[in-house]
Amino acid sequence: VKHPLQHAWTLWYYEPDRTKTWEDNQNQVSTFNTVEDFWSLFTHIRQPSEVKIGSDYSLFKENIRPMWEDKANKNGGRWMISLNRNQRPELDRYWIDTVLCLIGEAFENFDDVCGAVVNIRPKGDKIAVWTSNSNNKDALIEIGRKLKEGLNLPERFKIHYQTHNDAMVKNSSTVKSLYEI
Ligand code: M7G
Repeated sequence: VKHPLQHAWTLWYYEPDRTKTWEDNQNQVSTFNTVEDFWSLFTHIRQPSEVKIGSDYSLFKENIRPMWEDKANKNGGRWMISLNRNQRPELDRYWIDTVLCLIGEAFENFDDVCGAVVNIRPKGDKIAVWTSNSNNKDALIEIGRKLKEGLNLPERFKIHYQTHNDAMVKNSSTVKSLYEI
């Protein structure tokens, strides 16, 4: 018997291709809802550090697309973990720990959680957890704290919450942050 997860999750892979739109570069890889199917998928695919620079992985609840436009995301935002170039060796561990927080439902305010994204970028990789409502301060602070704990980030390592509305209009390096913890 397989061990069911509380939720079904879909893994997406974004591959940069200038001839296509951003949305068309998002590919659904697979959907799973058991521990066993999760492990067989994640042991099978390349780790973030092994994929082409410019790619993303996204893991979202089934039926939520990994984009601002989805109704579950449009009023939301994300906790952003910005890594510097020297932290690439830690990237795969941070990503798997983020994924385990999600599928293991580490958060009390799990209903607010939409998914997580890892961006593999030359200027510094990023991991984000997306939540559905940027006005739910208590919920998102709890989610941010648990995320920081789950990843074993030291207190001095700050993570930032930004709304998708702000991210949409500005260059990602200058997006204002609503909260920092
Ligand atoms: P990014 O890949 O999130 O970060 O955004 P990066 O700047 O480190 O590469 C890069 C660009 O991808 C954005 O400026 C948008 O043009 C596009 N993009 C990113 N996201 C998350 C979305 C989205 O949710 N919807 C749409 N339509 N475009 C997006």
